[in-house]
Amino acid sequence: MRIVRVLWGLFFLFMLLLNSCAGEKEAVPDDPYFKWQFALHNPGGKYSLPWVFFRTRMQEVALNEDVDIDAPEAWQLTTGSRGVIVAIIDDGFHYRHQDLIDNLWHNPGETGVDAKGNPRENNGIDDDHNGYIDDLVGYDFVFDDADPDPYIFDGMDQSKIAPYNHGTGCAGIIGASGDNARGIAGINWKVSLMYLKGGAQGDPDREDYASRGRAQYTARAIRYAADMGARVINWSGFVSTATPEEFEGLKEAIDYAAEKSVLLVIGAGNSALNLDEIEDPRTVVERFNMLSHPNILRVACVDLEGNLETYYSYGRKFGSNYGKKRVDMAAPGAYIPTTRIMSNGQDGYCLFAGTSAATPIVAGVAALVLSVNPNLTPSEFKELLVESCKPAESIRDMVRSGGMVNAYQAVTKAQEMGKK
Ligand SMILES: [Ca+2]
Ligand SMILES: [Ca+2]
Ligand SMILES: [Ca+2]
Ligand SMILES: [Ca+2]
Repeated sequence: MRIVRVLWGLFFLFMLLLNSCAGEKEAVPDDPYFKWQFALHNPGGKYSLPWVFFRTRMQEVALNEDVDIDAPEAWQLTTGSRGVIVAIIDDGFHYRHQDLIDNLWHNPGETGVDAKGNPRENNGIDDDHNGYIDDLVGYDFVFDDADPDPYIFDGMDQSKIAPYNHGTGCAGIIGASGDNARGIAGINWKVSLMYLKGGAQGDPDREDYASRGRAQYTARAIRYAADMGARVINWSGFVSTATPEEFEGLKEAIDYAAEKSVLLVIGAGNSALNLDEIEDPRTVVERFNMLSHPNILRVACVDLEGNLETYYSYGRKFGSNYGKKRVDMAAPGAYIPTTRIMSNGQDGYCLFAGTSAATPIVAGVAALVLSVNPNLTPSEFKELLVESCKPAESIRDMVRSGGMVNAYQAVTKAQEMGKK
């Protein structure tokens, strides 16, 4: 009997050891949709994506193993920190989504109660004297109020306002609560997300579909983020109309953010163009795509097989922009499960794609890096993200790094630099 007990004891010890070794390799969250977050962990093969993402039919996806950012490996080292503030500039947000609410940034100067005992968050007073009244979670620069809500003019009828998903999609990728047994896992399980509404597709003074005023609103949002302690800004957008003065104002705001050590992660755009070929910009979009401030990191998009994303619509070629000089790196941006608002205002999930989805993947990795090493200078920070990319033959000559952002290598490198 004694020998049996000893053998059992040895067996349990062995299993314990095996488990702890496995645990050192990767951390897997309990969020039910994590198994479809292939950009974070790509097992290869063919998968059917289910109805939860509101497709009319099952979606077949082909994958190449390891076309991902190695998130489970990185999560073994860090799952993020509430101390890291990421600002998202977009066209409004459903920030009360149950998978986002725990990672909502709160402006400390607009919390608690004022001298009269009224809550600072809705007393109608700019308690922290930053120029914005009751800005608890960020700001709506389009409608000039403290609620960066997800409602925009729907682009068809100026009087009609519809919920819009783009910003909520970016937020989920960067920082949906991880390991909370709900929905998806953000790249950061814990983080503080600041919400800045810089456009509303068809705001009242628009001339065409693209918002006028976007350059101005975004410039103010960038300054707000820099003043309020964000170290990373995700801007999966662009400007297509701006006066020369407005465009200059945008550039000055980006320089201001650089002085405050803020990295601006922006999308390369989805016109299937080589941005390096722009020499003499004629349009505002071209000028935008030429911006080359040291604190701008421009992101291209690859599909889950590792190729630059391309697709055809009405016989026209679309897909990720690229450029060995002007685009810093790629990230997976196809079939990305993320948070959304339903048309009735309820929480939901959907699939997101394009450089708009690849951009928050890089911003999310940048935030993970800061959680282990907050002392990096902006140039160290950006170069670390470039140097820690995983090389990929398919995009070697299309982006500066020659590869895809990699969370595990970036975090490891940031930790090593922190020890020096
Ligand atoms: Ca304020
Ligand atoms: Ca107030
Ligand atoms: Ca609003
Ligand atoms: Ca979750």
